[in-house]
Amino acid sequence: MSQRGRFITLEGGEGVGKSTNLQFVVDWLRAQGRDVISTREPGGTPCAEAIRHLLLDPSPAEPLCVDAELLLMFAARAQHLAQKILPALEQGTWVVCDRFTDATYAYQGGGRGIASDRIATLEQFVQQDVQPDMTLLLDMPVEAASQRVASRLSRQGGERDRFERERGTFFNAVRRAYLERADQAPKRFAVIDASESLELVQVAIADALAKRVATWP
Ligand code: Z5A
Repeated sequence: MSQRGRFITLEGGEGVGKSTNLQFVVDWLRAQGRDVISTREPGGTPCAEAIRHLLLDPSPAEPLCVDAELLLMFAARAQHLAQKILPALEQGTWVVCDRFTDATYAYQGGGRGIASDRIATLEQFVQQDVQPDMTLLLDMPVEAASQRVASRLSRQGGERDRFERERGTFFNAVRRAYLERADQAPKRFAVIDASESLELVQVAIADALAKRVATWP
């Protein structure tokens, strides 16, 4: 039987470079001979992507209450785990995921103000003992990350989603919540200074991956 795959997540506020660096992480792991898939949350399967659409819709049919937002995040996660993440890990495939439950603690906890113990109850219900083996937290000041998003939008077009329309105070609370999570689990998290050039960010990511992967059997 093949050895179980490893589960690596990328986290951080909007515009810090998660999507840009996801493929870099996948390529780095493949170069080490790993079988790897990439995915994202909310989303990753057709049903979970439909929930993502509902969650990000900038003009919902009615305002989404914070508890519904939280439950939809976990509904999408349950589907994603059952259909994609767990089957891959069980086959020995490594999974690299753009956001996971740390995002729920940061956005619904830090940003929306939902108590951590309520999130932890749902986490236990949906995930039981499933946790990422490693989390790369891309961290940088909110203002500079928001400027990156603005220049991407002016270059490529598109509109801001429901979360991207939040204010700086919301994103600063999200950033604080992420950094608290990283402080609480230093063995799982690697905090990367995402304000550097892409080249330097990727050197730091490769270094963090190499150090962590070397400790795994
Ligand atoms: N959400 C939640 O609330 N609760 C949850 O449990 C989960 C999610 C799982 C999903 O949107 C939303 O769902 C998210 C949180 C919420 N909302 N927000 N905000 P998403 O997954 O699409 O997340 P996003 O943060 O909005 O994606 P993003 O704006 O695309 O950010 P990014 O992926 O981190 O950044 P990027 O697209 O890779 O880079 C942004 C720009 O910067 C781009 O033009 C790059 O070329 C450029 N870039 C990247 N790195 C650099 C460096 N180093 N230097 C210069 N420029 C750079």
